[in-house]
Amino acid sequence: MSVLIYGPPASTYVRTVCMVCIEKRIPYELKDVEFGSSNHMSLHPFARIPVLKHRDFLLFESSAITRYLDQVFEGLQLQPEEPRALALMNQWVSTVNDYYYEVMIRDLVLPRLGLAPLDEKKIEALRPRLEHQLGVADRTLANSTFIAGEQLTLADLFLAPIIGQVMKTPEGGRAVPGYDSLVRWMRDMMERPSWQGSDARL
Ligand SMILES: N[C@@H](CCC(=O)N[C@@H](CS)C(=O)NCC(=O)O)C(=O)O
Repeated sequence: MSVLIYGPPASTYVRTVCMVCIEKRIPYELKDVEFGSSNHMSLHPFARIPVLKHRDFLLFESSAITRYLDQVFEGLQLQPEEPRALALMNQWVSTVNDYYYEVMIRDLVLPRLGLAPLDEKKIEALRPRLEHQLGVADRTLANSTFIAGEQLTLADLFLAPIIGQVMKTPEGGRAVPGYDSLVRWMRDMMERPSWQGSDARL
């Protein structure tokens, strides 16, 4: 029984959900939606993506979707059981969604890809925050194999699509190679079938 994921594969959140499915060997289908259409609003009352459909169950918010998939389907467990390990994973999922997405995707990648208005001054002003965020991830990854410890977790699957998009921008292309541990982790992530099988080639 496959699940249905609504949204374009170029979205980092959609890619995260696809990566979870691939890691757990859950068959999935991707279906795009017309943004803001009545069909979209019936799936997601705030007109965002992704949305998951599993049998008769509809769910939005990628954090809820990925946790649900991990709980309901067998296979690789992407949420640690040990409370502190789980707390670190949750810390990083929130950090990526609340801080990294804003700086790296909303304010850098979308304008650079022509999907939001481009203001070079704003992009230049973003650099200290971008470097700070890359530095925090790098220092964390200097002490552990994955972002929240020694186990691949949902946090890695939220972070990797964002770093992958940042690396395609001139700013990210210049900055990321200076962070050795982040580069090592990203290289490992990019070798995983879940990365290769979810590549939207934007
Ligand atoms: N908190 C939401 C965020 C979803 C989100 O913002 N998705 C973006 C695409 S990556 C979107 O729908 N953007 C359209 C918009 O902001 O109108 C989640 O985790 O699912």
